Amino acid sequence: MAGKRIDRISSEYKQAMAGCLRTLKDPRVQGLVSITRCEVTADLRYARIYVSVFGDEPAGKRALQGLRSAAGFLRREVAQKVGLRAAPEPIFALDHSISHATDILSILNAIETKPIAPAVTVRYTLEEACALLERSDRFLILTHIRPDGDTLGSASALCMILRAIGKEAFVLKNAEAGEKYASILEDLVAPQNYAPDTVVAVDTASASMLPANAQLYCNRVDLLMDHHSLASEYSRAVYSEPEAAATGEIILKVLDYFHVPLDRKIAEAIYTAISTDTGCFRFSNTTAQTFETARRCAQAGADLFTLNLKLFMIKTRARIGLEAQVLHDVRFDGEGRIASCTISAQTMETLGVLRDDMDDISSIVRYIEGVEIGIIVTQYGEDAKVSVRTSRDYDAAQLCRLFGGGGHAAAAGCTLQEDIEIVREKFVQAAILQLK
Ligand SMILES: [Mn+2]
Repeated sequence: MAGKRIDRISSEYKQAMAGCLRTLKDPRVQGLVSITRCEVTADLRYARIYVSVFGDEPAGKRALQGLRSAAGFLRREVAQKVGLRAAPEPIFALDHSISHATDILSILNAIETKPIAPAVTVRYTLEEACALLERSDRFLILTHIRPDGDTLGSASALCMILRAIGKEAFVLKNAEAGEKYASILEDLVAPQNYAPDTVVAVDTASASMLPANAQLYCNRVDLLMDHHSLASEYSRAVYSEPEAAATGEIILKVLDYFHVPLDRKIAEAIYTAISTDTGCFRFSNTTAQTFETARRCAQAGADLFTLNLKLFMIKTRARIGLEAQVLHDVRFDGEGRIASCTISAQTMETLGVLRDDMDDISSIVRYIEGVEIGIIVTQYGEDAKVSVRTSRDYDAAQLCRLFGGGGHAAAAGCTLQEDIEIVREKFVQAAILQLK
């Protein structure tokens, strides 16, 4: 029966909205827009409104902009007409985007009452994501486990942007955040018992990547902003740009959407995000867009040299000791095309190696001349954690999948419960079989 009720509300909402649209004076909308469908979610939080626009594609875009800028006003008007205490938030979309709309009703209806774990995530456009940010007031931003510069820098920048447009916003404390990121999180960490109305995760592709203290929010993440292509189903909505080198690039677009000036602090957070995810602009994900983002950070006064020193050049003595050990122990197979090394728990303890010191250690063996496949096996208690880096001619993920792992073509990993020397042997043998 719940479905019938929703159908009725959807139809009433549609009618009320159509009436309200007629009163809009915006020339981008006036007389050009008709509603083709309206779908209200089962929890009554959102109403997806499909419109057809008279005119060409630019006219359609302008009309959408007009509708979205009037969303707050329309929502209040519709609430009065329909007699609901709080009418669902209108989310406008052009009706020609059929692929975007496929099964949207079943997706939205799968969303239950709070806490909400959507069966399927709704994909937002950047404008829809920003509209959600615009409509809420108290934000909590989540980062991922083993936090890197992208998740922390993006969270920091987004938090400052939201504050700049008058919102209350905090970043949830991440206990694993390294010392070198402390300054970008200054004054942004949420106090105990902070009660947000909207939860946003950044750079966090799956719920399993949420740290322990963020798990309690995992069924109520409203929006995920990310650049990983495997979008996750834990968030109600996702805005993802797989072609972006880092989530930080997307956050700059959010800043532009709200016309927030790029100040030095935000610029340093965004630079931290994009530089770390691109290995200081060396990895293959680096694009003109990445440099354009960096250019704007530089122009805004970000102290790039100090950041580069801190993020890429200064190494702890433990890290230098570890690199020395790895280079001393490295073993070559397959006529020098495979380089591998094991790191025991004992070695790490002796050297005083912390988690941050392990960052990208596998690239040390991968970037030896002639090496196509670099393999590092590290012992963590009972676990042997394998990290594989490959040249463009080899697929690291394919190799790791043989052992139940996964990742990207150039960088992948997996974890086995075996002795690190045995694991290394298995991987080297598998890698030899793949040599061309
Ligand atoms: Mn990232």
